[in-house]
Formats: sequence, C-alpha cells, structure tokens
Amino acid sequence: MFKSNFSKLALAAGAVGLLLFFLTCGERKGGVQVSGGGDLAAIAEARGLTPADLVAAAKTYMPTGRHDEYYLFGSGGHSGQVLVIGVPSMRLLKVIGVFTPEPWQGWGYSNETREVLKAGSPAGKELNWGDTHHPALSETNGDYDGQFLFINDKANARVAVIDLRDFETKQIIKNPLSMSDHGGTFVTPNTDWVIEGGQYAMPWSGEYAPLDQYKEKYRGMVTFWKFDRAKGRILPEQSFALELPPYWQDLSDAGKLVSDGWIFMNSFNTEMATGGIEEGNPPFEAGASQRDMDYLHVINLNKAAELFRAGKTTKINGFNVLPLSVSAAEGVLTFIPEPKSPHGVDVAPDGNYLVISGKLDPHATVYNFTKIKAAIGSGNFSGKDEFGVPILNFDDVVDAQIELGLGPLHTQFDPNGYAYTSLFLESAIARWTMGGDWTQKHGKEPWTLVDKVSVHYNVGHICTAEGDNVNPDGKYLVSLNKWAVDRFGNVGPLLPQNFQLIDVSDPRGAMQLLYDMPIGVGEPHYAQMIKADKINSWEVYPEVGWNPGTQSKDPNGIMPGQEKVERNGKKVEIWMSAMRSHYNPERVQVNKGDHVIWHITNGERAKDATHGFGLPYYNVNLSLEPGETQTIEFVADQAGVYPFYCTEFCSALHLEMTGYLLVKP
Ligand code: K7E
Ligand code: CUA
Repeated sequence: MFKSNFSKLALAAGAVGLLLFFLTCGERKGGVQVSGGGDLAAIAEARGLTPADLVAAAKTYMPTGRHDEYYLFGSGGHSGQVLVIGVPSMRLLKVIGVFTPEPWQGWGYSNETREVLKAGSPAGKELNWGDTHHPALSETNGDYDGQFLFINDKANARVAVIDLRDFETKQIIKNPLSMSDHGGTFVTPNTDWVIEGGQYAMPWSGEYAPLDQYKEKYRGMVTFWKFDRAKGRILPEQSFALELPPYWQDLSDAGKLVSDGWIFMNSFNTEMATGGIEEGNPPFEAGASQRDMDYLHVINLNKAAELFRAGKTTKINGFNVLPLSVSAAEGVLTFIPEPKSPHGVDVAPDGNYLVISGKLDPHATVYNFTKIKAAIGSGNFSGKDEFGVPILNFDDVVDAQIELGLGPLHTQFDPNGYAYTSLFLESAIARWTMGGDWTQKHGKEPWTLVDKVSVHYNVGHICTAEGDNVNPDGKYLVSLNKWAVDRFGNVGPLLPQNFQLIDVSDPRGAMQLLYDMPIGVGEPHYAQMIKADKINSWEVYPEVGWNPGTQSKDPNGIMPGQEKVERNGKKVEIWMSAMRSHYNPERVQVNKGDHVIWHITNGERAKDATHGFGLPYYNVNLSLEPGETQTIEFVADQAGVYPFYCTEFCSALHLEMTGYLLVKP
C-alpha cells in the first residue's frame, strides 16, 4: 500500500518536475538523468518533443509488466471482429473473432465454432464477413458488469454474444425479418433485452416487392432479443420484434433509472424516398432529406413485452412480431419530431435526458423524459402519421437546443456534469454542460458549450470511460475518427482509421489530446470503455477437457494417458492430447475416403501454455488454450501425407511438436 502510493507520488512529482524543468530552463546542460536511459531533455530536443508531448507520453506510457486501467471494446467495422484495447496505453490486446473466421483463435475451423458461424448464416449460404457497429457490455442496474459483450452486424442483421470469461463468441443470431440492422446492440439496465433496430426498410422474410409498393409492403423493425444470463444465450423463442413504418430506423438507446423500460430510436427518410437517380428521381441523399423533421421513436418496452406475453403478436417467418396497428393503438409506439436526419440518440446517466444530434443541424437537441411521459399520459398529441402512430409536440418535451458546431453526431458523459459530442464536419469534440439536478450539483451554468478540442479527422462515435452507463467515469475520451489523412506513414491508398486518446479528467482545465492509434483492420464505429478490474476472465479453462462452446466439460475431453483411436467401418475417431512438446498420437493413419472425427485436448494447466493445431490441405487451424478440447471432422478425400504441427511457439522443442496424418490410397 505504502509502496504503491509512494510510486504514484513519485511519478506525479516526476512529471511536474519535468514540466517545470522545460518551462524554466531554456538553456540547459544535463537535464533529468535516468540511469541507463540518457538525458531526457536531450532526447526531447533531438526528437522535437514539447513539454506537452512529454506530459502526454507520461500519461499514456505503460511500463513493462504494468496493466492498463481500462479496457476499450471497439467494433472492428467490416473486419467483422471486435477489438480489445488497453487504455491509456492504447495497446491492442486482442482481436476477437466474431462474424469472420479468425485462424489465430481457431475461430471457424473447429466443429463447434463453425456451427456458431453457420447458425448466423441464412439457410444454404455461408456468410463469412460482417460489419460490426455497436458493442454493448452487459449491465447490472445500469452499470457495466464485465460478463458479456454483444455486437451487431449491420450488413446482414445479425447479433453476436461474446462471453468475457474467455473472450470468445458463443452465439450468432440472424434476424429473421431484415437484411440490415443498425440500432443495435444496446442493452436494458439488467441485460434482460438486447436491442437490435433495423436500418433499411424492406419487405420482410426476404420477399420480393417492387419499390412502387414501398408504403404497403416495405417495413422497418426493432427486435428485442431475450437474454438468459445463466445460459449465456439469447433465446429466440422468447424474443419479439415490433413492426415499424418503412422509415429508416437508426441508432437506439435503452432508458435507465426514470426511463427504465423505455427505448428511444432515431429515424431518417421519413420522406420514404425510394431513390432512382438513374430514372431521373432525386438521389437518396436528397430525397431522404426534404422534411425539416424526422421521428424519434419512443417505445414502451414493458408494455410491448406485456402484449407479447398476452399473445398479441403474430408470426412472421416463424418469429414473434407485434403489428404496427397494435403498437399504435396500445401506446407502445409514440413519435416525437426530431431535427432532420438525426444520427445519435444517447440517454444521459440520470436517465431523464436524451441527447439527439445529427449531421444537418448544428445543435444538440435535449429531450426531457419526464415531460415525454407526461405528454403521452395526457394524450396531448399533435396528430398521427400515416400509419396511425401518435405524434407529440416538439415544444412540449424539449428542454434545450445547444449550438455545438458542424455535424454533431454522438454524445457521451462524465461525472462532472459534462456531455461530449463529436462534430463530424468540424473534426472536433465539444464539451458542454447538461442541465437538471445532475449538473446543477456541480454548480455549472446549464446547457452551455464550454470547450472544444480538434481531432484528426471526421470523428464518428466517441467513448468516455463508462460514459454511457448510470455511473460514468469520464476521465479518458477516445475519438473514433474516420479519416487519418496525414497522421501516419504512407501505407498506400487505403489508410487506417485513427483512434485518438484525449484526457478529459480535469473539469476546469482544457481537454488534452494524448495519443494517436492507427486501426488497420476495418472501420470501427462505436466502442465502450470499462474499468479493467470489472473483467474477471479465466486464466486457464476450469478443467482439462473443457468445451468453450458449452462452457462445460466436453464428453470427448481426455486426460493425458487416455488417448485412443477407434475405427468403425469408414469412421475413424481420434482422441488426441497436446502437451509440451508433443501430440499423442503422433502418427494418425486412415484410408482414403474415411470420415475422420478428431478430438484434441490441451492437457496443460499453466497460464499461456497454448498449443495450435495446423493441418495442411484440410484447412484446419485450432487454438487450444490450457484445458481446452476442440473437435474437427472431415472426409480424408485425398491420399497423401499431411504433416500437422503446433502453430504456437510453446516451448524450446516446439518445432518438434508435430506429427503425420497418413492417408492411404
Ligand atoms: Cu458509424 Cu453508430 Cu453505425 Cu455513427 S454509426 S459514426
Ligand atoms: Cu505446442 Cu508449439
């Protein structure tokens, strides 16, 4: 205790001393000397580093063996994966295979993992990419609990469940109604429901309908997936969707505290434009931007779930759907006008304020949930849309519109009463004060733009530490920038995205840009940042013979010494162990045409003692973490000799960790 406090103090004193040193000594010889490290001032001068650079370096540098304070879970965009990054060091810790096969983790090469990927593909098709947008950490009472992570695939309307005990994907679900999604994933405060909102309206169940039947046949949707925490799975039969007008639903967010049980979802193209630039129609970008207002969808989820339980849903494509007419009549769905083509909707930590902003309007618009509820209760509507959905008066429910700058998109929060909004067109982050008790307790002028910091360039989402739950930490902000332009060395015409780390910890001082991290795998959209001590993942699998697919002991898991090969007609079944530095058996002999079922168990109990299993021609690479059992299955359709080997450098004799699959003609 004393020691760690002391070292923190020393570190702080060092940074301050350094700064003072630079500020006071224009001329200096022999600055801060570090044993074996040289003269800090000379290094700074040689590298052209300013005092601010040195402070930024001191704030992000992670000495060897020390761990980051936060984990950032970022979408991997159209890589289809999830990125795990340490903050503040911005070191990449892991790329979790989700919608795309990933050989390092053996993701998509074993029976079990192939099944998970296949379950997310439409019948008869194999999808092997995804476009991940919004990761959602599981929550307990509105606070991240570090147990699960969900993420959507915008390209194919899928949702994945990742178990944070081993950071592996456990389930992928294809939405049975829609081809695309966007307003997901977000979770309700106790992770009872995982929200997946649609994006581009279409006739359901993959049916054909011409675009001139757009209003009659095309529909939008939001799906509420029931999550079973004990099973670690979404339960499709206990899940349902709402039929929505064919507006293009965009981002959504779950209510919390006062607004617990309610869902908020943006839309654009309430014009119901259908494109056709080649036929002389206005292009989508113009056609979908004619009206001054679109509709914020306010959804009473508890009411919807009640109607679902009461049997008011119908089945479409085998899935439970609450018809639009029922939602409109029963008060499940209410619209509120929102300024033109909004993008982000973010519920503030108090649950009462919703911040909506987007692209074509320089303001953030702040709605007050208490007023929304009162207005719905009093039935004070301005009218209905053409699908019969009641519309509230904008002025009845809006508390503030704050001019922030050009192209505001997404908003996050901190514990000091500030909101942060990304400004896409301006390439900046705006810091501004919220209203209500939550902010007044910080003694600040409400609804005021305080400060801006430039980012590079064209920021989409931003993420503050725990910044979208009931108890934000603030502290760090990561700006997920779409364009990098000149920030990194030339790597050809396809440039990485740029994650920028910004220090927002000082409520009175300016925000400070600390670090640029290139992301060279896809275009990440959203990220969430959780305290590292909330992640309690396993160091090794609980038992030898563990199946990560079921998170239980695999019947085909073996202890070292129990290896065997059984032949039954043309079926050959192998139970193999992997230990430093050998497989057992090392020779596997089959005949051409045999059906091979091969179980491999890593018998190790030491942390990080992972073995791989790479088999040429048959397209197999497994990652067998300590204790793990995996199964592969194939027909030995070509005679020959196939040396298999361990793909992880596991020991001094790793090169010898090999064997032969012999397929006799
Ligand atoms: Cu890129 Cu949330 Cu899909 Cu905004 S979204 S940027
Ligand atoms: Cu086992 Cu290399």
